[in-house]
Amino acid sequence: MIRFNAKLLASASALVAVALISGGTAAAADKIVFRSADTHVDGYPTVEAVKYMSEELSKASNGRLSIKVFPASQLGEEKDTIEQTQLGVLDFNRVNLVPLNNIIPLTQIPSLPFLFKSTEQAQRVLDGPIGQEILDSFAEKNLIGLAFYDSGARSFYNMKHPIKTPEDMKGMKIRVQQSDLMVGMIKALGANPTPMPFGEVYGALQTGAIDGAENNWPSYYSTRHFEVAKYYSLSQHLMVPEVLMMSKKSWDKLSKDDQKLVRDAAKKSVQKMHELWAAQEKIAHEAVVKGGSQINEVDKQPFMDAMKPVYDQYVTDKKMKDMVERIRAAK
Ligand code: GTR
Repeated sequence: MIRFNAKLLASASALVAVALISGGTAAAADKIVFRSADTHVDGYPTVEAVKYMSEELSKASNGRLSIKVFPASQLGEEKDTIEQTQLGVLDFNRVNLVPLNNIIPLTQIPSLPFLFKSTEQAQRVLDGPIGQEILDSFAEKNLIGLAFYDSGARSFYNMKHPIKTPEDMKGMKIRVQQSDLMVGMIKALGANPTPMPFGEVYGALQTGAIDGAENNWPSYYSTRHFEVAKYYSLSQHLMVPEVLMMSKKSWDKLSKDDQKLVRDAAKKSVQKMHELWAAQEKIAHEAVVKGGSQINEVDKQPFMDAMKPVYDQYVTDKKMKDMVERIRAAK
């Protein structure tokens, strides 16, 4: 958090200028520019959604509160930035739910393979009471869960051959996000899981350290993974959302009124994210096809059948079991 105090301002004319440019309405001494991390490059929907949130927050607070987004893992890979957010070194963070799996048990639920019937159903569930319960559970770990963002569906891609059945994955080295649940998922399919940070995947594909990975269209495209791993097989095994969260330390420093402004601006950015996401999925899909990706349909049933041990191992307590049932029953 960058706080501009009156003393500093008196000696730093540049900062006075900042206060004036932004309309001069907020008392300079109250101005706060929060810092937010994102692993994605500038222009990616998640980055743009948080920038939009910053604009909304700034408007609602007469220029007093805003967020500076640091894209492209400038502040570290997701696992590190999550720790920084817990410690209050970082104010905001936009990550995928999966890297939170080992820290916040309920985040494992929407990260379960083949749990949701469609991305629309996932969105309805996450916008409702179940989603809120999951976000509320962040507080125990010094985080404030603010909103879920779209992430579409993740499918497998690799450099060897199209994946049509789990047998096609036997022995393949597949990169996953850093989560025990994901390691379990790949093992259950008979492949070799390699957990690693997002930023290392391109190099690992190039050197052959891994054979493939899995992600949605926009990430497959923005990372240029499609250039090295051209077989994209529509397994759509995961529909895990992105999440925007705040450090509880930064949150606790805000007044109740400012906390409400933050929540409201986050909510507004969800709508913006829907639009940005729909557009980017289309652009990314078209671009990878044009770039030579070979896309194949997958009969999902054998993949689903292979997931039973994963559910047995990771959906352990009653609360989790109930939540899985509620999601399965949800429209
Ligand atoms: C993307 C997600 C990122 C990151 C990445 C990964 O879909 O938006 O936050 O988690 O996947 O695979 O590491």
